Amino acid sequence: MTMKHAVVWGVSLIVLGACGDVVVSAPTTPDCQSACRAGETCVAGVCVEGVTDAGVPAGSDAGVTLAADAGRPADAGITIPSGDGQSAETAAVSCQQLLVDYPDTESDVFWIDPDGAQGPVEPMQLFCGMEYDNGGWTQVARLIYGDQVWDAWSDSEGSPGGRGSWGAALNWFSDDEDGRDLEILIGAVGTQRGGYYIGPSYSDVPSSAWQPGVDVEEVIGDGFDSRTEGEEFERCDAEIWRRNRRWSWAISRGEDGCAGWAGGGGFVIYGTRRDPEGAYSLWGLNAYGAGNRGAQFQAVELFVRRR
Ligand SMILES: [Ca+2]
Repeated sequence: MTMKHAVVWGVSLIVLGACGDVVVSAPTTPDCQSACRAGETCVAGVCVEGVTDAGVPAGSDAGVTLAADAGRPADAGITIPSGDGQSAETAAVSCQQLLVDYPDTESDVFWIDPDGAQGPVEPMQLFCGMEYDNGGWTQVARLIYGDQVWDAWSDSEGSPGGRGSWGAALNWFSDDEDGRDLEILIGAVGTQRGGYYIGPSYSDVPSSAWQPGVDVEEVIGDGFDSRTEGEEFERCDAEIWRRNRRWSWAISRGEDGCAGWAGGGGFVIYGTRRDPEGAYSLWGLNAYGAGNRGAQFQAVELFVRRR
């Protein structure tokens, strides 16, 4: 984490309050699986509903409360977290889930396993932004100036969380087949003015917005939502177009309106004539590169959480 990065994410905003849940560790013993009913898993000698191996809730948004008939008081409120992110073995499924289970978590790098212990994706160390806009932001990509843009929705790239350009596929963090349930935040490191520029957050963004090298003038959606920190989402109903093949990651249409690139609500990563899928400028983000000219950057960082 760079100092610039630390300054941005260190801004002290409201962090979710502690909910008072009693937290227990992921189970290691004993085994009661043979005695459990369908849909239950043996956890620490108790049959628990909807829990997969290692106590990771199967695709749930919150911890799983032990059932009353498991021999515990109904009002005990005992919750099994998805993992504390401190090791590969105790990886959280996302920074958002980590903050739900551990509300006092501060911004840092944590072990994240987006598909849980049972899924094929290996745990990785990713930065979690826990203060900005109520936190829970998982950094899913870093694109270095001049590098080739990839399909950020479908593909992982490089070494997630490491140096250089890298990406953890956005679809790993979405429950929607087209990714429209994600809230996406874009930050730019090393701008011409210095410092860290962070844009509005976006939602209802089609997965095709993350495909480089699409055909000229292809319509890739009929709008999106965006909002600035602390505000409600606003709808941009404009059709989303690619102006030409040099637009890579993009939800923007033209110069005017809410989706315009020159200070408008959308965003565009732009290549050059000789290198159309290279990342050479950034437009949009509510005024980044304003004046109908894209601005350079050292790196673009993507963060997501579920809306
Ligand atoms: Ca996994």
